[in-house]
Amino acid sequence: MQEQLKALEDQALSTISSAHSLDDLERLRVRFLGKKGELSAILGGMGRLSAAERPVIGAVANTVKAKIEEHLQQQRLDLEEKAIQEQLASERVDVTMPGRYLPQGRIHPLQYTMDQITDLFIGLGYTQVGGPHAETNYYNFEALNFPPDHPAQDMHDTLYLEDGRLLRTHTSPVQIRYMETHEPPLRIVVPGRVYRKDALDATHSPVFHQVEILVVGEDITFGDLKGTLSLFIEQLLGKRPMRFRPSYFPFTEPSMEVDIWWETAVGKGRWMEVLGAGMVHPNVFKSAGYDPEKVQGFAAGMGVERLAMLTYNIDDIRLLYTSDKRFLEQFPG
Ligand code: 2NL
Repeated sequence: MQEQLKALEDQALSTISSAHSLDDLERLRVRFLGKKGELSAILGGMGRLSAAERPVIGAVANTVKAKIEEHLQQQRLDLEEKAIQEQLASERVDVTMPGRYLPQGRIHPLQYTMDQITDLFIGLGYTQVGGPHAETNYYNFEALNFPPDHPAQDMHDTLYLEDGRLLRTHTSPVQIRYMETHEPPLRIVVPGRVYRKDALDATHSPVFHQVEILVVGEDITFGDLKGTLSLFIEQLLGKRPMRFRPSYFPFTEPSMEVDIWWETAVGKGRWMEVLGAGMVHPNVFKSAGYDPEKVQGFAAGMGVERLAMLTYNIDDIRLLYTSDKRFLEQFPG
């Protein structure tokens, strides 16, 4: 019986040493030490032993049981340690690995230019204002001192809706509405989308963008206008040769246009018109409910597409509307 126990011990120790998992180990514990296990089976024969042999075999059996238990415990600790090491190895994160590429959106160059212009005026204390795109003839033309037969009102130049309204051809109606509901002094900047009945080609689009400014108060002068525009152009495009040229708009008197020198090649270039401006016409103030004897004001309007094309050297306006990612990815924003 002693030999049986010894054989059991040898077999148990070697089998336990080769166990690969905690589950294996539990099965081995049941097999060797369980109630119906191999040790119990051997000890079942104790009844046949003499009274002298019994304590001897009992002591041997206890030693064998203790050794197997100790070995099981040691193997359990080894397997647990191994499992932790494997987990650590498999979950290790390489923090130096480059991140996964995530496509990023950005502001469209047109919107970016419009935001820059608007932000510049907000920085000068102007308030940003918006208004409806579908307008009445009154707000788009009459209130702005267009005579009833002015060619701009022609069906060929303006997009009319079936209900008699029209798509605004400039953002000026927003300013008329603002003056109707606010008392001077005021400084506003109005960025927005405007519409003309033009076919799309390299330089025209039926939908384009404008930013207009309007300043009204007492003692506002043409000098204030020139100073404001010089500062604005320098901030937006940098120091550039510029000139003020007399012009005509129904809604301003006097009126002018601002050209900047566009260098196309070294020593070569031409003057480019970038904006129109002037002192608000007395009739416009009257329409808005202001007394032109008491207040003066200046206004200016600029085309955003034109300024964006100038800033980024874009030669075809259609590039700004086709949403080609290869084109758009070249710009800041
Ligand atoms: C241009 C010219 C201009 C204005 C817009 C304006 C608005 C009111 C009263 C008077 Cl409510 N004027 N706006 C004035 C002068 C020129 O735009 O060629 N823009 C692209």
